Amino acid sequence: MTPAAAPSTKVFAESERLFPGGVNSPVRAFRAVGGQPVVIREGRGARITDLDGREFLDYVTSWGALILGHAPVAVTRALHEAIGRGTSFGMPTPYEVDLARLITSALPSLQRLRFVNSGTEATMSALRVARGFTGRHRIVKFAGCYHGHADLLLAQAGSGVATLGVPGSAGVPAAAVADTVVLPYNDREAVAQAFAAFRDEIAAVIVEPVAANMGVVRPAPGFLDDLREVTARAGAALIFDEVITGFRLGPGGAQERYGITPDLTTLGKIIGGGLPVGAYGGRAEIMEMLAPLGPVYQAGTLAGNPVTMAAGGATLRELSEPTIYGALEARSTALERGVAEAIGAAGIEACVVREASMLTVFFTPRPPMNFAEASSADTARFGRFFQAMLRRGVLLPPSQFEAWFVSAAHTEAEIETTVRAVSEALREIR
Ligand code: KE4
Repeated sequence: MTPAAAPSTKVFAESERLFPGGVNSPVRAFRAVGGQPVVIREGRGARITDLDGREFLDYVTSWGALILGHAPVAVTRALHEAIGRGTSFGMPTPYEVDLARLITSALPSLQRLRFVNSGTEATMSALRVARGFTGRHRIVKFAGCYHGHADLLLAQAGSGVATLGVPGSAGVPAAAVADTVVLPYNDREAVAQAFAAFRDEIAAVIVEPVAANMGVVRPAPGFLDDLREVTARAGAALIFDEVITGFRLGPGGAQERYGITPDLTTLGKIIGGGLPVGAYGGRAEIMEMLAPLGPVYQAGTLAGNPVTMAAGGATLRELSEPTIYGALEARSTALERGVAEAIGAAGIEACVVREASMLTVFFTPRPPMNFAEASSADTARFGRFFQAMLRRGVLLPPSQFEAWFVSAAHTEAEIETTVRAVSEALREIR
């Protein structure tokens, strides 16, 4: 008699009959690391449990959204109260004002903002309003930076900095990315060349101020300052995509940490406390191009949804507790130090790159400075490392090109457990 399939296997088999690849977002399919994806029943604090009862220390944390960990009491309580009042009104409410106040007091560059339901909507809309404000059509992005799946952003670099983007996905027509210039991250010379070639045609530059979608890649000294100067001089909007870094690096995100005031900022993840959310905002004169004031159109049925606003508001209130970022820094430093020591002890070609409470273990000899260098990583070895960690009860993001996220719920003991697992896993795969 064949043993009954495990609950995770049974449910994932059904998922594969319902969703392409069995998932509602590709990275969850574990294609980069092999094996069957975990199917999660519940989460609490820093831990999640799958349908088979296996418990994992979680460093995905809903791709960085859950900086407080799973089911934090304050957020759960706020959600229960909000749902009792109704889930959506499609009209102005005080709940969106509450969250907007919390955001703008931490990020004063957002003189006006709009809530949407995903980071994709936020970046897509920010680029549209930048085009509307400048009357220009070209946009600049950086290889390895991910800003969601709007057509105009699914572009790969052309053959040279002055060449136009080519589609990075099937279904994206060449015309959709013909105005998208893709440059190497941290390459100030390439930025200068692009502005020399397209100066008064560039509507905006969008950048992850600290990249996290090629793994964590930090801005080279002066790179962001240079972007600020070049865009200001050319009359192009500088858009900081802080969907990940917003409220991750600190209350003021990357713009406070690096002392740069962008023209527009996009947000997501943390500001929704785990519910679907995005936001974009910045200079009033740009944002007031938006309908109903101006000619740039953008809309959304569930934008500013009161339940999401309640979860985001409770999250940001918890983050305003004065010791929380210090504790996050202490846990993250301990993790980085332990991982670095484990890499040294294992004598393996790898390195750890950390910015605040996000980090990546790269299987490269040194920290990558751009996507080409990150892409040289030994992804097969990462896959073996991922599985070795999973067997030891630690769930990492299932891709070399993602960030591990430490939450406020990760305890010192759980960080120590993680470091032990890293040490054993590295020895196992070397
Ligand atoms: P969403 O549309 O997925 O809410 O946000 C898009 C987005 C925009 N900008 C940045 C900097 C982002 O990191 C993202 C989305 N991040 C990925 C993980 N790196 C989401 C995970 C997934 O696609 O399943």
